[in-house]
Amino acid sequence: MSDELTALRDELEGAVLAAGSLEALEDVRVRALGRRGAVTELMKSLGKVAPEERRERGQALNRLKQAVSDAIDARKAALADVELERRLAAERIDITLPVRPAPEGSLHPISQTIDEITQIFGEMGFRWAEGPDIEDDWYNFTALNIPPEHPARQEMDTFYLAAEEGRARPVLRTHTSPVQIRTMLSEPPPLRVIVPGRTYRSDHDATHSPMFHQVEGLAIGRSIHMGHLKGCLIAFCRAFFGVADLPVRFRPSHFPFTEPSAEVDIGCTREGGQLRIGAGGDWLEILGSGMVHPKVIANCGLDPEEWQGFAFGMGIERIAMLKYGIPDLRTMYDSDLRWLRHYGFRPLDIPGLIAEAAE
Ligand code: 2NL
Repeated sequence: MSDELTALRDELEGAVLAAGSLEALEDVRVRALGRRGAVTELMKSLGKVAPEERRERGQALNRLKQAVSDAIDARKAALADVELERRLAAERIDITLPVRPAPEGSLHPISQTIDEITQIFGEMGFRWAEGPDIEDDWYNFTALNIPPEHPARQEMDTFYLAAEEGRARPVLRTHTSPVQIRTMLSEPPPLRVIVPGRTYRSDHDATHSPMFHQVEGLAIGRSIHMGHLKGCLIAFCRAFFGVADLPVRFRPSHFPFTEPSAEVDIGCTREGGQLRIGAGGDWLEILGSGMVHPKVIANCGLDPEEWQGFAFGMGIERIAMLKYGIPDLRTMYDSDLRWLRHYGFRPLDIPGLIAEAAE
């Protein structure tokens, strides 16, 4: 190749390498290989070259054209790589970032405790049931074998509402039992329900609130006996408090709606004024229970010779305070966000039977 063509090739290859973008590279291509490009013009002037030099000159020009064309292709590929790298860097997504900010809200210990209790009984086949806060006297008292002269019926304890013309005087339910009465009346046995809800009693001091929460449970079948009651409640206590060998004691008691009746205590120690749940010399009452009274079964239209079962009830505030070390009942209803941040729970953080028993 002549010095002139070598110089042109070096110049064009230099321009190709210097092109910083696809547009700049296209300019170089047009300048070299376009219709009026430097290499094209030299090709066109081949006819003016002396015949004996024409063949060699033609081959040299072809090599020049090929060299420039190859350099352009190589540069194009390099620029495409750079462009891809730039886009990948610019459009990078950090998949380790949280999808959405952590929620600021938290669950009230009463809601959390209800979730835990219903989860544990849910795993034992109990279904969630609810009913009205404003009840008729019959569902709240009469059906439960609570006689008219019973102290629980007195104005002192119960919130009565104004009666409507010709209708029974409504009450704010004093326990969640009327929901179980409604369940027995509306669906055929066998059945198992767990009933959390608000309850009301005319009582207000350091350890009583006029509105409080209960969870009651009811299991009705043809051959349910006291052994089932004991097995279920022992499993519940151990799962709820997360102590696999928690001592549980059944102590004879009395309720109008169960016979026999038993209060349920769990083992604890009270050394140095500090309450600890688990094996120890002391006992702590946490539940009331019993076999459903035959009169209650009959009041719900079932034959007590055929159907029997057990029932139990507990106060949520009390067992939430015990489990979570909340010292003062009244703070539960203050709606103080600082208190809730301290005692509140993350949603869906609910231990069940299996998780707790493994501890
Ligand atoms: C307690 C004791 C209890 C029940 C509630 C019940 C419900 C029906 C029939 C029979 Cl429909 N019994 N409920 C039974 C025994 C005890 O609660 O200390 N509650 C805070």
